[in-house]
Amino acid sequence: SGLNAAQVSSKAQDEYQEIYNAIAKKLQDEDEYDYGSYGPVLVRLAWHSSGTYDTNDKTGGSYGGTMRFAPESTDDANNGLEIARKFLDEFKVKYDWISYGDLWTLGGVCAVQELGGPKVKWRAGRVDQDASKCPPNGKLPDASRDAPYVRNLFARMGMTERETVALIGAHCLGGCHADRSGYKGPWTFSPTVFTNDFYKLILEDKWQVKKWDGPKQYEDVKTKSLMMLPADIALTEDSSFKKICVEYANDQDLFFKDFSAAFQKLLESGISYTKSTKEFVFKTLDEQE
Ligand code: DDH
Repeated sequence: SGLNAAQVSSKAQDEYQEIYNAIAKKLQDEDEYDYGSYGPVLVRLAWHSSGTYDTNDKTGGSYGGTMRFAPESTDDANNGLEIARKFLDEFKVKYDWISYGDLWTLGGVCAVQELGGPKVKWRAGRVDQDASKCPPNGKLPDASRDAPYVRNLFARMGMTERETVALIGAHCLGGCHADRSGYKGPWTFSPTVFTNDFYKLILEDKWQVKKWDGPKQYEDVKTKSLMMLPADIALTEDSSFKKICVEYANDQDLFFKDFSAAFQKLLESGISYTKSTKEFVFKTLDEQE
């Protein structure tokens, strides 16, 4: 069951690779934004457009591209994502046959790969839906919460404990913006490079509650320049979550492999594909030189 992917047999892998390349090129060209890349906010758009999925009633997910509409676009959790949607809009104009759901998830895959992350298999076929298909607000995680909350929330999306820990490793990228979430700062020293540094830093550095007038967040004791959310630190306060963090801190290849599979699953949540729907693996710009 689930929403059926449209048959898009008329579009071949190279037509999606062309869009991938256009997004990747724009990521390279517009390097003045934030930490030097729109990549992290594109990853967050792909995630937030998918992470509303609810296994109980099969609502939400990336299929309908419904974040164009309120109440999804005005959910506090999605503050700042209009920047990512705007970044991608020109490709919706130029390649008007692609749906928003396909474009936003392709943008996330492109950003992960171009920032040095693993290859992520991707399938087309999402179909734009109207505002009536918006998921209700409040489906995306609250950063102030603890490990049981994180476990339950990702289970609602259909994710295992291992997939949950792997997905949160995306916090190797980007950072928090006071005017979007209230939180502030990057998680790593290289927020535009996809690495397993999130796990290394959370386990190996010492973290303390930051003294400031914003919401409760952690800072690294040594440099006070990095941050962790309470929901990040939660992964080290729970023994089974922590064990998986240790595995990923010690083995970047394992993290890449698990992240890739979990990210594909996330982006396809709630979508049914026929066996004939092809999985595409896109080449990075570097590989095409
Ligand atoms: Fe996240 N995330 N995220 N996150 N996220 C934020 C930024 C980014 C939580 C809260 C926040 C995932 C899981 C969680 C990315 C990817 C992913 C911000 C800051 C908050 C707050 C927003 C802002 O102020 O700009 C919480 C809570 C969770 C949780 O799991 C409990 C997952 C699963 C992913 C993923 O991609 C698979 C990325 C990338 C960013 C950086 C965005 C940017 O603009 O930079």
